[in-house]
Amino acid sequence: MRAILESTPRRSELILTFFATIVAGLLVIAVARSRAAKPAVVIKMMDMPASFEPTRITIKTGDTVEWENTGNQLHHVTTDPSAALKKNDVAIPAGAKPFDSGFLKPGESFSETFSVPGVYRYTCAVHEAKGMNGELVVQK
Ligand SMILES: [Cu+2]
Repeated sequence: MRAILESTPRRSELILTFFATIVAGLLVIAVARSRAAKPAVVIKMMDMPASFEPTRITIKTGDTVEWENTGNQLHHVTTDPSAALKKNDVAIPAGAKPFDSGFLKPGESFSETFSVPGVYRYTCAVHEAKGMNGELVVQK
């Protein structure tokens, strides 16, 4: 009986320490995620004229870019040659993976993190014929 009474506070301390460690760990993960999710650049997708703003940007390896549809029409961002009318409107460096947002409704956005340096050219399949193209340079 005495042994149980003495051990009880120690056990609750252990449980408290255990949960405090978990809470601290979750906080670290939450902070790391919010930092990783913050884009280096936000590119607006506009209707009139159909365009990416800014059209050309330079970022560093590891940066995240967010494309945001600020217009009232569907927009799209892709480096997929099969989605482009002109082959030269899309390009990715050797070793990089192509990306494609799918059609973005007004207010929607798409993010991509760049780990391979080089020149990326992308287009909006909806407005490629109107010249809605963009270029992204990823520096080492
Ligand atoms: Cu568009």
